[in-house]
Amino acid sequence: MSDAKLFDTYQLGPTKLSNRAVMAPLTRNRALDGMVPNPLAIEYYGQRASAGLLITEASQVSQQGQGYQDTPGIYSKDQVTGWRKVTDRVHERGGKIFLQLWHVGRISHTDLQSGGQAPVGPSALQAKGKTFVGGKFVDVSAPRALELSEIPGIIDAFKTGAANAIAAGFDGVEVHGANGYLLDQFAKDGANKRTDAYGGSIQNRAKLMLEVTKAVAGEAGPDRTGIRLSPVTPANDISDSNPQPLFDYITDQLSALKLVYIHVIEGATGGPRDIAPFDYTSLRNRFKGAYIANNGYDYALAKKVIDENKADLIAFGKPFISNPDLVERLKTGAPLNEADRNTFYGGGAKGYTDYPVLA
Ligand code: 8OZ
Repeated sequence: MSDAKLFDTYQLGPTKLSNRAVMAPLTRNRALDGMVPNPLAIEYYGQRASAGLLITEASQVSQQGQGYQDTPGIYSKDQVTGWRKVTDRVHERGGKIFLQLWHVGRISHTDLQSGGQAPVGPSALQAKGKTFVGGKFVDVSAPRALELSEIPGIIDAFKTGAANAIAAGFDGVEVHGANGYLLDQFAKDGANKRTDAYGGSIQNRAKLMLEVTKAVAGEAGPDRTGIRLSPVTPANDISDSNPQPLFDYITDQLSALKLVYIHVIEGATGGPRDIAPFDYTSLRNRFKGAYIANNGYDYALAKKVIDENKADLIAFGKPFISNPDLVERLKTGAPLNEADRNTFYGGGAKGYTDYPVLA
């Protein structure tokens, strides 16, 4: 039985976590009816309530913000009602849960956009990448550049999403600022070629991410608002020519907003941690709130990083898919179930709510 600090409680703003293991946001594509969380999601998240904190799968703040089939939303009344059942179950079981607010930007397909319109991005530059629509992987569609006049509407959609999440009983929200989606597209110069107030300098490119986060924090409270960042990931064809000063600046600004955490994907999302040089300690030291570290952590690395005070919390992804009782398994050194990749995206209970707990 490990007595590692990983299993100690943690005070995340007003939210008391029973341990420092976080379930990372994980896209599962099972919201089959009106982008409302599948009833099985109640069981799925409830089974994992022993995590210190659950972060939901990315949930689009508008139809325009959807990029894959069957991902849940947080903009309709029925979606809020659906999510309320999830938060109630998690709270009944003593857990805490944040909802991740998402706009995919250019990583979408005309089939998912109202009236078959083009997806939107900072610039009319098509990503080299695939999305999952109509039961198959297809190239993402060519986007159009957002007009300056449309930016307030984007900020407003995130703000309403935050209000809806709080109304649905979430303990807080996480802004999805990572993995090559809209806010990351604006921030990074590989996708943002704008010449207006939202393009060019680091300050201009970071502007949308910071304005959205400020609006979200205004709704949920900064002590119930976190953000996910991925400074060097190549996910969804995203890149930046100089990520260190960009993310140093973003982190300073997020700290000034008094956000409760930054959740940092170190390296390539779901891939090598050392894909590109980057000083994560710089972000850890600049940010006054909690630092959640993510990407490829196992027990040994989590223990080391927490003991060395390089992170406050550790987010685990795939291990939480296949081990509802991951915290108990890490604590006792029990073996972990293997995750079945074939059931990650889409389907029903198989590979979702049927992973066994320890006897
Ligand atoms: C896997 C498949 C689809 C979306 C992310 C929301 O990478 C995602 C995602 C992951 O952040």
